[in-house]
Amino acid sequence: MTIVYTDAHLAHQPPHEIYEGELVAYAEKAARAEVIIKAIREQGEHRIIAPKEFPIEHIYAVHQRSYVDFLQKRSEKLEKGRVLYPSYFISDTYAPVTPGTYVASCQAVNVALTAAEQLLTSQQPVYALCRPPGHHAEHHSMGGYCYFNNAAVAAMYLSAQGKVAILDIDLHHGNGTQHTFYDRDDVLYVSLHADPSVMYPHISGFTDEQGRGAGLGYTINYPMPLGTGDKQYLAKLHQALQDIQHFKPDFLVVSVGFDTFIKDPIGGFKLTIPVYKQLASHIADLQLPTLLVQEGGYNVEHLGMMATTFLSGLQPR
Ligand code: OKP
Ligand code: ZN
Repeated sequence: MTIVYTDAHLAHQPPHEIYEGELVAYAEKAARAEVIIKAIREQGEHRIIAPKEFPIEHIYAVHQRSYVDFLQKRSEKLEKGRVLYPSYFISDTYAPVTPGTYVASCQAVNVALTAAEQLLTSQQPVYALCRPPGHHAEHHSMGGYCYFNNAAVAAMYLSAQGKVAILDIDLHHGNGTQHTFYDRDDVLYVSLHADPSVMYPHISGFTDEQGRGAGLGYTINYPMPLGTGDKQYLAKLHQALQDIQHFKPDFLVVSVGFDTFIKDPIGGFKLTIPVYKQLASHIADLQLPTLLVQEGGYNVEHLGMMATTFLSGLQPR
């Protein structure tokens, strides 16, 4: 399989986030992507390529220009070692800005777009190992460790070529992605996530959010209780995959999170490692051109194993 990766994310390493007014250690560590790429290299079965540069217009197709400019200027103006918690263009206290944040975020988008472009020619699944993640980034705000919405930018790009289904299997609801396509009937957003009444992002991901106007019926949310295990998760995934099949997309974009793992430090579900292969093979059974975009997953000790287990389920059987 083709994997797109760059170590440009190392420029973005906030030391902390703010939880209820207190500085706490930043969960979205650079080591997350490093252990995943290391495990993939050790597996030895994959072709790892670097991202190419895409025009900034692809980011403007999802994000407001003034927000993009703000992130660029404020990142570049920061002195080495400084961290900014902006007072605007931000939806919570989980997206600090460092000097390297803008560059790293642009490169994460380039990773997703490079993978999307590969998909147009190869038809084989392509994995975009993005960091920072993206699905909480909104039209004009960063939040929840996300700055630019990698999956949404890639889906926007692919939607010029056909209908796109987005399946979001991160633990958290992808509010930014949902809102990007909320009015559209040619991009389906389906998300499996922890009940937002007890889990971040708290304000979206409820079942009554179903799209608007022409987009009504093209957003589907499956919130699940804390403590959800393999069996219940697979049952909901089955429903979500039926929704996708019914939509008859030309492309599938999967926002992949490994924070559903039983030992995730900020999670609340109880998925075990072997189930990630099953998730992937059910996804592969759709037989769609599939772009996998990395979102969350915070157990650095087990992330490499989760990622390689997941990828092994995508191989043709
Ligand atoms: C990003 B992604 C810890 C709260 C952490 C931020 C969660 C962002 C998740 N006390 N809140 O969807 O994995
Ligand atoms: Zn998450």
